[in-house]
Amino acid sequence: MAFELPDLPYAYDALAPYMSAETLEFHHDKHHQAYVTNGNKLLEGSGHEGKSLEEVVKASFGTNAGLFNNAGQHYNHIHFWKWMKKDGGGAMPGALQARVDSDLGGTAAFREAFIQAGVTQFGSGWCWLALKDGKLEVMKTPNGENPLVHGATPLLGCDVWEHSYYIDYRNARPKYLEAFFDNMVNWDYVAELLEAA
Ligand code: MN3
Repeated sequence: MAFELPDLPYAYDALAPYMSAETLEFHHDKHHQAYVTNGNKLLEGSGHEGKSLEEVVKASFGTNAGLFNNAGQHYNHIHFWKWMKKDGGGAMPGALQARVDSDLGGTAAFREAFIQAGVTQFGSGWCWLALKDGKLEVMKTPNGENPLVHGATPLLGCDVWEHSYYIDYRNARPKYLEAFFDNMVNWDYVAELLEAA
């Protein structure tokens, strides 16, 4: 099915001062829109037209780079908008917290590993909390890749392409990752995805 740009689930200025309206306008209206527009062009005639977005992402990985890059980024951004909220960060729902404690050694260790994954992703990409083989895991991927193509379920992802932070943080990627984790993450949505996984 054709890709469609979803509306942001909040106002452009909802995440300020941690992520500005200017960043969200460019990131959502220009960057995400471009993945949708280009993805739809590449989907046509690819043989994947009838598939769900998740299926297109998995099927095009390693076989159709152009389609994969755009479909992967479309998938990643649909969730990225929902992984953030106004007044985010803070306490996690109990069931998620319990898994973070048992699988990742607690919130502080998880926070450090997640930020470190984002800082050390060389060039464009994403850092993740994913569920793999029944266990929470912190991962990083280049460009438009995500845990789906590595046998895992994405539960939380942070976009570390420069377009996601350069207006607000310039080159200070670690500061952006700290603000994402501490002030923007929608833990309820992460818990919802864990529950469904
Ligand atoms: Mn992006």
